[in-house]
Amino acid sequence: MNAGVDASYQEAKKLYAKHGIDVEAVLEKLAKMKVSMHCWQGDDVRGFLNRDQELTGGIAVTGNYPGAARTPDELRQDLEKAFSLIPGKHKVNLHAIYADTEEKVEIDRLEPKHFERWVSWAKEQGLGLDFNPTCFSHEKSEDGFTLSHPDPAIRRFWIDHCKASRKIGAYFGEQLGQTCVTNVWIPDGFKDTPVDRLAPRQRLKDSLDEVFREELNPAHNLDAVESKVFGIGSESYVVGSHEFYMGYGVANGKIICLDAGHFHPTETISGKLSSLALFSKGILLHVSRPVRWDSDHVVIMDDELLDTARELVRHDLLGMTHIGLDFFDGSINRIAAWVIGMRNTQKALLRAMLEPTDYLRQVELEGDYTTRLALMEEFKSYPFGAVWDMFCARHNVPVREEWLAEVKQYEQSVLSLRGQWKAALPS
Ligand code: RNT
Ligand code: ZN
Repeated sequence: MNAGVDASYQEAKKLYAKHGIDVEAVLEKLAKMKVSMHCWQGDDVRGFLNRDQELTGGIAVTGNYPGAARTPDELRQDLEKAFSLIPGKHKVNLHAIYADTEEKVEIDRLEPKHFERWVSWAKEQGLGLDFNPTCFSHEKSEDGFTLSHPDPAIRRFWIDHCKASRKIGAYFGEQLGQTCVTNVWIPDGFKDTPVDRLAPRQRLKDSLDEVFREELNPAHNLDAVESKVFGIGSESYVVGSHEFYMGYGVANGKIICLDAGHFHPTETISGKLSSLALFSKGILLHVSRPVRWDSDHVVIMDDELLDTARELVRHDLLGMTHIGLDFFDGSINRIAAWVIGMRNTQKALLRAMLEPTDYLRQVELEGDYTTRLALMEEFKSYPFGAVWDMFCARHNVPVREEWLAEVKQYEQSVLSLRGQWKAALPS
């Protein structure tokens, strides 16, 4: 153990102990927090099926940084590299288009066998898996509608895809002994002002009822639904809005997914958690960073990340909440993007756990808002960094920015040797 890390940690521990905070217990609690790392940051949401297909669905990746993974093996190699720089054991979040198979399979016919290699890799690495049907980047979603499509045949296709996806989720959960969260997000919506806002929502509701009809073992698979306020090309109306899925999720016992970028610019997901917690079966977070719009920037230690972590910790919501990341930045090293987002998410949870919550709650109840404000502000500069460094050291991952040198080295020895993405396409 680095002597400097230990000395700072011992000092920090004493400071927190004065406020009744047991830092050792906090580190144990943090070690149990799994974050689901989204595979799609590794290749700009391209996936391995339908390789000629452009990214659609009203989401966009910008940047052309070299070294994106082109094959499942390259993506797994990159994920392994990232996990070697992130403390703790986590999960990987897969999308249906990341199936690892030589078979030409249409997405409504996907089966667990198309993901066998992912499962054996996850077993070997001690990772859990989460899943998502891919209701975009497909010719059948080109006019902007999937589960709410007016054409019953197209609706059927997407219903079958979502049903197939739940089965794959259940297979992950059963094989890995860790519940898989299968999250349904669809891009459906109108660019311009619609006449009928109701009918598409009615169709979406009916489609979801059909998708979820079959009961699956909740120990293996849990269903989540993700809302959105707008997308590129669906600026005026999105079928699966927040109100829609709040209603659907609460009425049907589904997990409600809140993506940090899916609300109006001044609306925060942190502010919603305490209400959602009272009514929903569970919460899924897509930790992301909207910059002026749903831009999916890499997660940084900003006020909203910290507020989200505080809400989860203060109200003891960690048990009902599944935390996943959702961003895609093609303008920087993609492994660094993962590491920065993951480490920040964990660090925010740690900071929240290192606050004197019980005492703050008590002074608030007593009406002593002066103490509340004074302490909340002072704690912002308490030495959480020393505790974080110890957490990294104990988990045998680089302390502070030491991880960056490893990413640079990997970039030189692995990523820079990769050709452009198209070059890996089978001819
Ligand atoms: C899109 C949603 C969705 C996607 C991923 C790729 O706005 O946030 O979660 O980002 O499924
Ligand atoms: Zn999302």
